[in-house]
Amino acid sequence: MTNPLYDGLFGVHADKRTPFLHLLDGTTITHQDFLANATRIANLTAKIGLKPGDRVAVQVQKSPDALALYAACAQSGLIFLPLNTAYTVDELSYFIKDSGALLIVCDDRSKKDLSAIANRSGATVETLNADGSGSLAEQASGMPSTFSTVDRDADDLAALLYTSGTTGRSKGAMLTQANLLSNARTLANEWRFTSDDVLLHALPIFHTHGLFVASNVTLAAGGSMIFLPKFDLDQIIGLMPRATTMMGVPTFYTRLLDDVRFTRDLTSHMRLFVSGSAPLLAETHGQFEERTNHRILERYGMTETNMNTSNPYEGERRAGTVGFPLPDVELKITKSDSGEALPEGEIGQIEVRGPNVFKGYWRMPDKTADELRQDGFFITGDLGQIDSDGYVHIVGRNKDLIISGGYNIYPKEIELVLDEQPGVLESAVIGLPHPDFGETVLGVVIPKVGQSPDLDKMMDAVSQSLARFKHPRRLVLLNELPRNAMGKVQKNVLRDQYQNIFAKA
Ligand code: MCA
Ligand code: AMP
Repeated sequence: MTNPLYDGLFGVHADKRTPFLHLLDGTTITHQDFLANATRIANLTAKIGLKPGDRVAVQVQKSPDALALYAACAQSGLIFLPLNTAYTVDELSYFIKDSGALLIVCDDRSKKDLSAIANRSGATVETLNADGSGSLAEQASGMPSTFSTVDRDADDLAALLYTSGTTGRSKGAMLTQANLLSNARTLANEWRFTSDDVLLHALPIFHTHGLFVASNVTLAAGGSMIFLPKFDLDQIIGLMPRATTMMGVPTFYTRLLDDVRFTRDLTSHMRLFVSGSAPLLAETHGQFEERTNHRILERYGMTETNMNTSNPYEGERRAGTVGFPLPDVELKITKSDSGEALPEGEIGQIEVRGPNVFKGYWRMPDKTADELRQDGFFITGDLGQIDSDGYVHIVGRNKDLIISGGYNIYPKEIELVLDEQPGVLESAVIGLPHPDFGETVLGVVIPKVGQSPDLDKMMDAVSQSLARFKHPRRLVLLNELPRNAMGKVQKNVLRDQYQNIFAKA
């Protein structure tokens, strides 16, 4: 028996004294030292009493220790559950309860709130701060740096990532060892990553893009990362000469293009820029090539599937498309009502099948059955079309979803909060074009007859329950919502009406 994920991505580098993480303060952590740290944390989780298959909920700032905790979970057979640092206590409380996490790792600032939740569920709380301090690191430092890696099957769970839904509760996507390992290897190969690569890493590590795409691909190739706490334009421009590759959401690229220091010279030695998580405008693709002579490589993925398609490394990277299905991924376009496959060129829902596709939603067999077919095809909720050269185009969404700066926002979640506020009859939340975030949130509020809801108080209520990135950037009052003959709210009419309100001045 073995542990495919740990052995394949981490253990294989255990004796490597080459750099893995380059930090802002100029220090470097080798693969060997990174793994010794992970192993000490693995020993600590065993001491705490965690068993293979237990969930570890983690809401911490990005740091080498946070990444080591992920490696430690892989080595111990624990299920890693990373959480956005912007989530409020209300949001966290649901994830912790639903997952049944037995260990919660957070920073000192959230310890009090999360301890109250942990007390109710019998979980242990340890802290890990951005500077490496905290009870987890303190205890781990006294642990041995050898650990007998826990045996796992390729089909065992490695991670649980929550995605919100168009209706109802957030769902935990169950990702197996094989899902993560196969995708990391495929992408490293497709994008020609080697141990010489230095990836400029400015994405958060609590989502698929920064964790399973950027970090796992670097690990699969044995390369290194310039590991930045977050996206900071000055730091990115200052450090780019030391990198060979970068991965980002479209906002990264539009922000770089807005800066005169971002020049052809600055990028001349770079090998590859990858974009994903949200649509990259063909206009941005064109401007980027004009400025740098690099064509951004756009790819398409989801939390439930990791990456599905990619533009080619060699060959034409076609603007406005997400390229071809990855070698081991099948992709078809189907009719939304019957699921019947559609011929080339027609628009329909995108379905995918392959070793990258998750196992289902945590403890939600009905939701799983709705979206994951018996034959293994997953209904993505995206609408697409395949052109005569085989390139996949994403043309829209079959789900009510806003993507702001690469973060997913489900209008329903915000509408539920708005609808509860005094004086509100109903509301509709829509996504509108935004020059920086691609899309941003507008809340349209319909007052009850004769009432005038206090919009500031409504924003306070939203702040209490939902992460900052989900907050409407503006609320507007309207007498009634536009509806079609069936009574369904016509969000497209609202989008047309307000489409320019966030446009650049
Ligand atoms: C920060 N804010 C945001 C966002 N980020 N609001 C809306 N959308 C956002 N994405 C808030 C901040 O809290 C702040 O609030 C205000 O907006 C402005 O912050 P700013 O300093 O401009 O933002 P930032 O800190 O520079 O962050 C912007 C960012 C960041 C760099 C684009 O959001 C980011 O790193 N996004 C990447 C997300 C990502 O990794 N997605 C992958 C998901 P205040 O008004 O209080 O100051 S995985 C996925 O989608 C699939 C699998 C895939 O295909 O990859
Ligand atoms: P998430 O639920 O965070 O995994 O977000 C996945 C969604 O992001 C997909 O279903 C798509 O709607 C969107 N997405 C990811 N990559 C791209 C891309 N390159 N172009 C357009 N949409 C994308």
